[in-house]
Amino acid sequence: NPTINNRISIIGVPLDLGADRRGVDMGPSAIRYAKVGEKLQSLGYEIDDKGDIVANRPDSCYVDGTSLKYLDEIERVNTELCRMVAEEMAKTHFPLILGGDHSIAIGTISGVLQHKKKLGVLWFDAHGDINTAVTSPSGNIHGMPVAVCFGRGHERLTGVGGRAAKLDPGKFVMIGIRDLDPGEKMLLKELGVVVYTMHEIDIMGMAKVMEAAIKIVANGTDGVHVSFDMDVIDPLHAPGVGTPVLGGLTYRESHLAMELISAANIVTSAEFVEVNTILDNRNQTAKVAVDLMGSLLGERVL
Ligand code: Z70
Ligand code: MN
Ligand code: MN
Ligand code: MN
Repeated sequence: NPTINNRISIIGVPLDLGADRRGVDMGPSAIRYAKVGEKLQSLGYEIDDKGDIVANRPDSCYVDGTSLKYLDEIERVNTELCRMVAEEMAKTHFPLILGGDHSIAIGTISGVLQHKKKLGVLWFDAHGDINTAVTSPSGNIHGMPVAVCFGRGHERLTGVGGRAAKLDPGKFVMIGIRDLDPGEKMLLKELGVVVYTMHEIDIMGMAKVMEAAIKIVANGTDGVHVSFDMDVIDPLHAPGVGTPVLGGLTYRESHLAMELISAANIVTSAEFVEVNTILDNRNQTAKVAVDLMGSLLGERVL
């Protein structure tokens, strides 16, 4: 895979403060327990496991009069994640981030942007994660990272990694979406983000959707980040997520997507988030995540 040299740096982010339900803080442990290191080594990679970033549990949820929950600690963890991702990329290692709730995309993407100024993003999710403090129904920051990466939202979040480097909405594609808040629909339309909802996947098929999505994020960019929220998969196959939404991707659809990205040789960083071990069934969702990482990074049946 020519866009990846053979070294992968794994960074665990045991943060669950961005979500309402506790439990995704154990995601990195569950994914390691499902043998992520062994899987990637079997594919020929050298693994540099950086361990987990420390995430604290503050007494108070709200700070300086905002409606955002746990802003202080989420800003601090994402600032550290941004620094670590940039440091690993400076060594030409491929950053593979294990969540944690999806608010960690703020740190991952701002770190990647230090090296890839024209980054394309493939965002797999049941949700849009493009709320701001104004539109959010919950105040949960895991519903906001996409807005933040476009420079919209609380300045302490958009400031992570510096104000200069932000994503181009024209090089950002969402896949598998089936649950959007009213304010999210408005902002997606305003910014012109291409969204392949489950409806388009049903009509076009995953192969055609990925062909179109890859074209958008690969042309005129200097790298592609894959942000994978496990709740994009149907709860039948991935029950261990905080916010299960019916009507998601099948096991094979999710794999086909990863295989086609791998075949296109475009991916330069990835994160897998929202594995909730408390709600999981014998670590099934963590295992599915590791299977998907394998497919994304070159595993083939034959
Ligand atoms: C809702 C919000 C969300 C994940 C739920 C939900 C967002 N749009 N994201 N679960 N992974 O609160 O902003
Ligand atoms: Mn090295
Ligand atoms: Mn998400
Ligand atoms: Mn989600």
